[in-house]
Amino acid sequence: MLKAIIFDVDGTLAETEELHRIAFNTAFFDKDLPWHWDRQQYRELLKVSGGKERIRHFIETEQLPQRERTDLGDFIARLHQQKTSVYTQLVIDGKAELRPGVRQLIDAARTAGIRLAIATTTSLPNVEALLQSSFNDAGDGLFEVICAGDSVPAKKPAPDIYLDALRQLDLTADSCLAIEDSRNGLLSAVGAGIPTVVTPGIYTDDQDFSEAHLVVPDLNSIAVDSLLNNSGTSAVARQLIG
Ligand code: XBP
Ligand code: MG
Repeated sequence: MLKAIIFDVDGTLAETEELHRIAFNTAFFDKDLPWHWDRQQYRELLKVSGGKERIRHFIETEQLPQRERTDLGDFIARLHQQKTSVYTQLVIDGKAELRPGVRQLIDAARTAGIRLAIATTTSLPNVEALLQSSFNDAGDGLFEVICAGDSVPAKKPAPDIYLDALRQLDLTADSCLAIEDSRNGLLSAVGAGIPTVVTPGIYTDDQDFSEAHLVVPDLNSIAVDSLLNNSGTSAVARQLIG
């Protein structure tokens, strides 16, 4: 029986990567850095999971002078903190919207007694801001397990964050379903053995999702009841694939 759905956040619960890009560029401006990530560049940079890792990758691959700093780790951490405070304010100001079908699936899962969890690369304050703004206060109790950001040694596509969610849920992978938007996220979830549905986002629509059990434009495209009322993952997979 399907016992839990584990949601990714950015690009899955909500289309947030444009807000992240704005927050990065605002933090660069605030810190007097002559950097600006346009959409095309950010599409490429998004292949690196994690905001701090993404900044480091940018500095090193662009051969920027900052790469010589002996305190590069601290420099990146401070810059990322600034970005996170800009981002969380944008979310709290209501700039992030749940993707189509997300709220309906969450409501239907709760009615069916299916547990909910989050497995995300993004920083925990970003998740909390989104749950607060999208689910009012109920957000805090809605997801029984929230695994985010630096809580695991290796970020997506490594399976760590999903393995941690399974551990905290005390469930086996075949009784869960993961919902993702990116190849990194898909590889992370299937790496943990979890059947995965992909709803590509604006920055990931050109990626390879061949390992997915199903790829749909958004969660409105799935008959939610069929998703929730299947026993066993193979049945869910069969149902999803049709
Ligand atoms: C997406 C990510 C995150 C965000 C930025 O996370 O890779 O790094 O782009 O957030 P997911 P941070 O799709 O797993 O939710 O700057 O806090 O990392
Ligand atoms: Mg994502």
